[in-house]
Parts: sequence; C-alpha cells; structure tokens
Amino acid sequence: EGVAMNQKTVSVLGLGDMGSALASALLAAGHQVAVWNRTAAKAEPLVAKGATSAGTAAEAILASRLVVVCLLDYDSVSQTLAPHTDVLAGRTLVNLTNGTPGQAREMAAWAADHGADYLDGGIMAVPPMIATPEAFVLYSGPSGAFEAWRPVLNVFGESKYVGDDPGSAALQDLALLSGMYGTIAGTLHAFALIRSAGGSTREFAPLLNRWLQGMNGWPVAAAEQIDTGDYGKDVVSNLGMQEAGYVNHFIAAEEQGISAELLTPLHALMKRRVADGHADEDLTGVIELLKR
Ligand code: FVH
Repeated sequence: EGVAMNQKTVSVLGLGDMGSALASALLAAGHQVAVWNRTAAKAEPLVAKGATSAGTAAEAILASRLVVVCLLDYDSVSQTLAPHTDVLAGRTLVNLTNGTPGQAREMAAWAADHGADYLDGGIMAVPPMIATPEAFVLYSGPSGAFEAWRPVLNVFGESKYVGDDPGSAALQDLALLSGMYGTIAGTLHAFALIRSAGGSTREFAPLLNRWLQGMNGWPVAAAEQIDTGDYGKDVVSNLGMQEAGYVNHFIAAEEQGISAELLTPLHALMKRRVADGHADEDLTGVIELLKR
C-alpha cells in the first residue's frame, strides 16, 4: 500500500526495540506515522495502532519532511539510505542511531550533498522510558532545523540541543555511556566478589546502591579539579593511599577465585601517576595520562 506525502506525517525507519518505541510514542501523541523496517513483520503492531507501513525505505522517506532513523549502527543507516539519495532533498533526517562523532559529521556532510538537513541524536533512555519524564535525547546539527522540529522531537523525551557540530551529540552520548559502563563494570566485579563467598547479590544490591548514591557528587567535584588542572586541591583521599588499597582488589580476587580483569586498567594508570610523582594529589589526575 502506497504512502502519500503529508506535511504532518513523521517517518520512522527502523523498528527494532527503540524504533518501535519511538513510532509508538509519535502515534500516542497524535502524529501520523509512516514506518519502514528491513524485516517488514515488525511494522504490524504499529500498523495496528494506526501507522502506515511503507513498502520500501524510499517510500517512507517520501512520506514526510521529518525522517527519523533508528537502526543498529551507521553501516545499516548507510546501506538503507544510500540507494535513495534522489528522495532526500528538502527533508530533515534525524539519525538516532548510536555512532561516533566522526560518523555523525560524515553523515551530515553526505546529507547536505543530497539537499537534506541533518540532526544527529543520542537517546539517553531505554525503550520503555521513551515518552516518560526520565528520558532525554541529545541533538546536534543546525539549530534552525532543531528548533523547527523540536515540538515533535519532544515527544520522545526532553530534547537537549548540544550544538551545531553534528558530532556533539554522539560525543556526549558516548561520554555518558562510558560513565554508565564504568559503573556496570564495578558493579559486576562487586557481585562476583559477593557471589564468590556464597552471598546473595540480591541482598547486597541495596547496600551497593546506597554507596553509589553517596558518590553522586563525585563527577562535579572531579570536574572542578580537571577544569582548573589543580589535582592537589581539597584532596581527602590521596592517590598514593588509594593505589596502596587498590592492590587489595587483586589479592582478594585471587583469594576468592575470581578474575579482577574489570579493575585492571585503572590500576595500571594509578601506578603510573604515582610513579610520576603525584601520590599526594587526587586520583582525578589520572585523566592526564589519557591524553594522546
Ligand atoms: N535499546 C536500547 O536500550 C538502546 C537505548 C539507547 C539507544 N540505542 C540505540 O538505538 C539504535 C537501535 O537500537 P534498538 O534497540 O532498536 O536495536 P534492535 O532492536 O537490535 O534493532 C535494530 C534495528 O536495526 C535494523 N537493522 C540492522 N541491520 C540493518 C541493515 N543492514 N539494514 C537495515 N536495517 C538494519 C534492524 O532491522 P531488522 O533486523 O528488524 O530487519 C532493526 O530495525 C542502536 O543504534 C542502539 O545503539 C538503543
């Protein structure tokens, strides 16, 4: 069934867990939605809610001036869009696929070559959070295109515009995810340690939560030291002391028969920083070793 061009229609390319959540949110907010997915059957639940299923990606692009793309990775985005450069002119592509700043900049230039505005986005939510107050989405690219489509994009969650460099959203997205993965790595090590002693991770989890919540202020305090470059200011837990204690993670892991490999990289950096003469400073100074 063909999809007619409609100024008020929003197109969504990619109906995985996230794309389906985005399309559902648009439908729930009263938008007309044209959807396309490589595996067509994934459109069926959305068609039942009122979406129109496009037979091809080109047909979906032609249906709207706003085209939201949410696929697995940039390779899949390129494979999907590249055969349809002739239908991109005059449209705004909002690419919510996870990627790198470089990939986003390259795609923005490619879209411009074909007459389309390009906004890159980073979704800071899992699918069930879409359209709830907890969700926020980072956007970067031309501010005019962002402002024009902001009311529609707000359906997904709070829209946070982070600048006209198309790579900014991906950069901040990856920065936020790296904070998340650091927490996940530490948590998995903690649970492995608890489990190695026959303990219940379920019982331990609230204590870990309490501890992590107590660390809530750490990023802000660390940022203050990093921006001033003064790693010796207001030190309460000096690096030399922390490095000496950190070794116990490896000894305990050996004793308990688990691997401490999730904790190894930070220790190598702590040791180098101590060896460079910064034992009296804060652990934050390790960031200097990440410069290339
Ligand atoms: N789900 C999440 O928790 C995170 C939250 C933050 C943002 N991410 C990013 O969102 C992108 C999509 O993620 P997703 O959860 O929808 O992923 P899947 O459910 O695995 O769906 C993948 C879709 O991509 C299509 N696809 C894959 N390869 C190709 C290709 N070569 N050509 C065309 N389409 C392709 C796939 O189609 P199909 O397998 O159903 O035919 C799905 O529509 C992602 O960047 C996350 O990092 C989600």
